[in-house]
Amino acid sequence: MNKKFLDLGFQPLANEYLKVFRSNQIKYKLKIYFDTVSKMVSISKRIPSKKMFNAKYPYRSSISRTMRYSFKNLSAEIKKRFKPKIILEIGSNDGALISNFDRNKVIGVEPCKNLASITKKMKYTTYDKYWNFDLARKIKRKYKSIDLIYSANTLTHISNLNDVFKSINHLLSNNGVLIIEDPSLLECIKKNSYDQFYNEHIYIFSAISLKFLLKRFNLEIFDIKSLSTHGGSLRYYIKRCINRDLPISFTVKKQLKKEIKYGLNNYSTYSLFSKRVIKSKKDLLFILSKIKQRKKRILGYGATAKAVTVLNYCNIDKKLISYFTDTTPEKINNFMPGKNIKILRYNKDILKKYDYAFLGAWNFKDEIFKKESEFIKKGGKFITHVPFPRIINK
Ligand code: DWN
Repeated sequence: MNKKFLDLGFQPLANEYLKVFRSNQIKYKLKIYFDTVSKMVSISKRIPSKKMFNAKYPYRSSISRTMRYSFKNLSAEIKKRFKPKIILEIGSNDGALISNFDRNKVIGVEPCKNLASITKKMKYTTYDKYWNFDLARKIKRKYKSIDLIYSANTLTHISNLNDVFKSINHLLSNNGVLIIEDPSLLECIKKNSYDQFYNEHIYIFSAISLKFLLKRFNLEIFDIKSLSTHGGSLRYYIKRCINRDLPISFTVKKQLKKEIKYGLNNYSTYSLFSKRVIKSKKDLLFILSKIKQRKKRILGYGATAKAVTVLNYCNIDKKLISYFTDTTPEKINNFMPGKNIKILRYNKDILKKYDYAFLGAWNFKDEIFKKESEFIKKGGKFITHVPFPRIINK
């Protein structure tokens, strides 16, 4: 049974940055549910993929050093540990991962044509299509089977998980490995990062819910790694149940135990989380308005999809945060979805005019603090809402 635990109000598409602010930008109700049987956490309103992931999609994986580094490390691990002949990435974005492999060894799948064109230009085989059974069949006709399939921050964005895993099953070789990585539900709940919920994130996986789902496809998790990326992610290593060559690591049991101990399989955990989210909104608004009363200036740092959830849920507009700044060319000079806050091009002096910076990209705090050490040295402060709203300078 699906039980609602959180209502984040009306939210625009998280990556629909507008050139001209419109107060009537379309918004959708964002409610979050827990399935008491499968233990899956998901949002209720499903927006058609074409509306969200199209030729205007602005998010680029390569833009942050942290992500480039993470993908580089992973590709070295894949080569050494699994020695695959051919790799397929579902959601190859701008090539942050595939660019670490030889061109004849890797295939990208990326439905956002603006991003697919980047890897095509780099001469990487890229299917600019949505991941589905038709595409899996097409790829199978050409490549027979794939021995390593990888997908980061993509499968949770696809509504029909049955089709997702049926298609993977069709293509994965018998002793093949599927690696997926996504924000960890445990970290999200522990850190009160309700901003991981937006229309693109249809599901937030836990090891518990993923295990339940994979069983239907005769797949199982054989290893799990905790990552610091995206506020705390899990990398799941998956194989066919019939494949006995890959032993099941203790990390799987350990993660499942941790999640059960925290209560991820109980509705009550989510209703407590929901109460903390309501308090987080109140406390963040209190901090921002106190700063504004003192006539200080606040800049939003990192025009993330997550920040869109925060702004729209807490009803924060340019009276509280004057501008945002971001390094992504596609976001610059646009407005934060749903709010009249303009995004300025990042430059190294931008923070000089501000007293405080709200960490929209709190998941890159270390990278940002290193970059902005001058601002901090001169008394500048950051505001974050994770794990609870507060002002920080270290
Ligand atoms: O799953 C998703 C994740 C992986 O990426 C998507 N559905 C959408 C997107 O979510 P996000 O926008 O919350 O992701 P990030 O990676 O937290 O976005 C970081 C943003 O901050 C980018 O727009 C780049 C910007 N940034 C910046 O301006 N200066 C980042 C850093 C580190 C910086 O120094």
